[in-house]
Order: sequence, then structure tokens, then C-alpha cells
Amino acid sequence: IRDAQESRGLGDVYKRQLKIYCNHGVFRDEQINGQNFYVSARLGVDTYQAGITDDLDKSVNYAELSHVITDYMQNNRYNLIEAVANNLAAHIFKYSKLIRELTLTIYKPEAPVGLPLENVSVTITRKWHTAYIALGSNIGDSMLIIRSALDAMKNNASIRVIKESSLINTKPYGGVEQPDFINGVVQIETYLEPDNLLTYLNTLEKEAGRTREIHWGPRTLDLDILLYDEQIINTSRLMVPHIDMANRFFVLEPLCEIAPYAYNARLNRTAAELLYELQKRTER
Ligand code: A4P
Ligand code: MG
Repeated sequence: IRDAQESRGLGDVYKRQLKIYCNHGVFRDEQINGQNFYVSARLGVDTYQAGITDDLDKSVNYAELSHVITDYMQNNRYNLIEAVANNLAAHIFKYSKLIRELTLTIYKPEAPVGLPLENVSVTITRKWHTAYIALGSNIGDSMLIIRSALDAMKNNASIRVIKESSLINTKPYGGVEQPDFINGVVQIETYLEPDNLLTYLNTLEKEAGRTREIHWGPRTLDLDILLYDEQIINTSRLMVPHIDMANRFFVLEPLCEIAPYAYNARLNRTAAELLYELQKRTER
């Protein structure tokens, strides 16, 4: 057990190479006869409560987790150890909410390479991040469309919906003549990195039948990443914190309802400060 996030007493439960006989692999022989796999899991866990109470329920029971990992490895079958690692990570996070970070290595030392190669392995790291997503719709049954998107997020293992704002009716912003919007903001935890989170949100927009025609124009579903931890991201595909959030009541009001303290590192302001400044600016 190692402290991973010293300031909060986040600890590491470290497992070394659990040996499991199972049937992952691309080749028929691997699938039928199986081979030994080894799994290492490094868990970032908040150990503070367990440390002061000496209560196992406040930490991760690594004996039980070893069985959870073994059962999962034996009851599922994947071609690639990348897929084994990815799905096992989702399963471990589902097993315990106390696990905040996870580094998994899947070793396959008996892989049929035909050469004296010592080991084949894949290592992945997953960490829960906090993000705020703006929801908007002004075509179709907007309430239903937004609620369906929220349901889809709740059913995605890599996302936890933490807090939802009210869904409010707003006048269109940006000068395009169009119907009123329904808007809201949702706080999530996710282990998707920002780029993969955007890709996932784009698939939800597509499922809602979103077509992109007019810039700032009407849409069945718009999902924008407002904030992602306190990161600043400036790529051609993604700007976080959202570049125009400081000018939008329809973003700041629902955001302040659920998280007035949410911090915009680009502007060095909390959501509450941004809303206050926007109110001042537009009074004049
Ligand atoms: N992109 C860059 N940064 C981000 C981010 N943080 N989150 C890129 C999400 N996407 C981000 O967006 C264009 C591209 O922005 C994406 O492909 C992504 O790579 P889009 O949604 O495809 O196209 P768009 O409609 O032209 O622009 P955008 O930025 O979504 O529109 P806005 O600025 O969100 O404005 N009035 C009210 N009352 N309520 C509204 O919800 N929405 C708009 C749309 C206008 N007026 C509104 C509302
Ligand atoms: Mg958008």
C-alpha cells in the first residue's frame, strides 16, 4: 500500500503478478487450450478512513479482489491483452468505488511467438477525473433527447454521473434566429481522457440525429466539455475550459446551481465569479 495522492492520503494497494490460467488470444490453440496469464494491479485508494478506523470495509479487500480478477479473467474471453486490460479495468472500478486510480499489467509469458522472447505484456493506467458537460437542444423533444443522453452516460462504465442541474428554457444566444433551447449542465467523473470523452459525446450527438449545418444554429443535441479537472487544453479539436462559457448565462446558471466553486483555470475564476461578472457586464 502506497500513498498515491499524498495530500489526501490516497494509498496504493499493490498486487504482484496474480497467476491465472485462461483462454485469451487470437489463435485457436490459445482459445482452446489456454495458458498462464499474470496480472499486476496497482490501486490508488483513499486509505485515510481505513487508517483511522482499522475497518476493512473502508478499504479494498485485496483477497476478495484477487478472486474478482481471477473470475473475470476466466469467465470472459478476448483476442487481445489490450482488450483484457481495458475490460478488466472497468470491472475492477465497478467492484469498488474506493479505487480512484488503477494501473494494470497483463503479462502473457507463454505467448506463441516461436522465438525466445521472455515476456509479452500490456500496461494501462486509468484515473477518475471530474468534468462538467453542457447539454443543449432546440429541435425535437428536447427534454427527452437530453434525458436519453444522460441515461446513456449513466449506462457507460467509464462515466459516473455525479450531479445534474435543472433543465432550463433559454433564449437563443449568438444572433441566429431559431427556437428556444433547453439547457443544463452535468457533473461527471470519468476515466476517459479528454479527447476520448469528446469522441464519446460526439457519438451521443450522432445518435440523437445531430447534423451540423449552421454554426451556432439549431441542433437536436449539443454536448460541450466545459471543464476537465483544472486542465487547459488547446488543440484544433478541443478547447477546455470551453472558450465562450464566460459569456453564456445558459451555461453559467446551471453550472452554478451544481458547482459554484468549479474552477476555470484559463480565466482563473470560479463559476460563481464568472456568473457575477457576466451579470455586471450585461447590466450596463
Ligand atoms: N470543440 C472544441 N472545444 C470543445 C469543447 N470544449 N467541447 C470542437 C466540445 N466540442 C469542442 O462544435 C464544433 C467543434 O468544436 C466540435 O467538432 C469540437 O471538435 P459543434 O458542436 O460541432 O459545432 P457548432 O454548433 O458550430 O459549434 P458549437 O461550439 O457547439 O456551438 P456552441 O458555441 O455551443 O453554440 N443558445 C442557447 N440559449 N443555448 C444553447 O445551447 N448553443 C449554441 C451553439 C448557440 N446558441 C445557444 C446554444
Ligand atoms: Mg458542440
